[in-house]
Amino acid sequence: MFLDYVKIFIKAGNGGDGAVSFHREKFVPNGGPDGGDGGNGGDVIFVATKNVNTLAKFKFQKHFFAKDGEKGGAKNCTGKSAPNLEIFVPVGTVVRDAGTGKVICDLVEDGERVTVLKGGKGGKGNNHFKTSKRQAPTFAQLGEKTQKYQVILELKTIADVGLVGYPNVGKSTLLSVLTEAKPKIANYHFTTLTPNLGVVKMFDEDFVIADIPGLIEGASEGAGLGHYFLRHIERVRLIVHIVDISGSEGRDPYEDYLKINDELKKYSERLASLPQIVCASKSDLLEDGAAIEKLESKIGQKVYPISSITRNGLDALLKTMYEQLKVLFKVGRLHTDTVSLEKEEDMSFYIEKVKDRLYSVRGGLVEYCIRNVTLSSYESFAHFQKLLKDKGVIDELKRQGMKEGDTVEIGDIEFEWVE
Ligand SMILES: Nc1nc2c(ncn2[C@@H]2O[C@H](COP(=O)(O)OP(=O)(O)OP(=O)(O)O)[C@@H](O)[C@H]2O)c(=O)[nH]1
Ligand SMILES: [Mg+2]
Repeated sequence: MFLDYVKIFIKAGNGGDGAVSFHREKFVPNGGPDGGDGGNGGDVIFVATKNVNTLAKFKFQKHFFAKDGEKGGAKNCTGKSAPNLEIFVPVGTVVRDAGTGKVICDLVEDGERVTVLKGGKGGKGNNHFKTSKRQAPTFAQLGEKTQKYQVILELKTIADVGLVGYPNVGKSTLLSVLTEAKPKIANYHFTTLTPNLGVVKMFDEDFVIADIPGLIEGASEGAGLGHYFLRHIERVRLIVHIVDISGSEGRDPYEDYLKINDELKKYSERLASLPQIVCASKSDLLEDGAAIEKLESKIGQKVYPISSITRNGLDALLKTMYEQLKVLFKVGRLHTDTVSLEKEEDMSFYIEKVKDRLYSVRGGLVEYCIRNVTLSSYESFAHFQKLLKDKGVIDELKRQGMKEGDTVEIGDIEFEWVE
């Protein structure tokens, strides 16, 4: 099964919670806090590999969640960090944010790795919260929680030359005579349903030819097989545009040529602006060269007559492909303006005076405070107040007129302000 477009869910592992624990030993009173830190959650990493050439394995598995870090333990034992989750994709895969469609990474080299999600950090154990005033902290930090994201994987095959043309003009036959590839060939439209690749070896060069399903007028509006498989020639450097010069199906070669170019343009300007070699197939069915000359004069460009049956013209075609490729740069990454899925921690806040003597703190900082403090005890509450002070919240509340005894709410927490 060939699959070149899927949506999957990914999530990095949560950080493990820090532990609350106290050292206990016979004859050693008040041994002090010894709660260890939580382990880090696993990252999500995409790895490009040339060992697979389709996204088929994602048809049934849609969820890729890295494991969570373990909780911290007593005796300063740090919880185990979770292993990273590696997701193997074919070389040429583009990863996008399903929400915005923006590109996160474009993996073009075998073995290339991109960490797309970082695992949550483990929480600090209570041993970190010991101060001269607070000898026995009864709270610890929670592990960082991570979010689930949906991403699109889109395979854009790596090839140097793309064969385009109407169905049945002989694209697959040409690939089969120029390379070792064995694509399906038959005398009907849309024989080819998925891209075929073949390698040409010439002198010191190897180059890859991609044969894709035939295009017809209106492909960009969904006619025929649509134009979606054009993604497989987005990375090519050179297009070989094949027209059936024999007019064996009653169409005019020049009209075909214009319509295909029009469809390429509707898919992408870049694709339409690539250099093209125009190739007249089935020339063995011609009686003379008049049709070739007519096409040449209409398009104002050299036309290469070929026959995959008699092998006429194949050497000249190969030679011009080779020469043109020599001076055309390889297309590597199509997308360089990539975005990151994860946002920086939002530490902003604002204060709203709900009514007289009641203030509410809102914004990203609130989330942060809740995650970082377990309000289980007086001590952790003191820690919480210190956090508010450090982040400038208390100063801002005072500036807005907060006085002793006023109420402040932050998320679910409500407290009375005492100096
Ligand atoms: N006479 C002649 N027939 C050819 C030549 N090349 C291909 N054919 C025939 O044309 C028919 C279509 O060939 P394919 O290679 O399957 O055409 P295609 O362009 O790949 O078609 P789709 O995959 O449907 O888009 C087959 O019956 C081939 O034998 C040629 O040079 N001369
Ligand atoms: Mg074909």
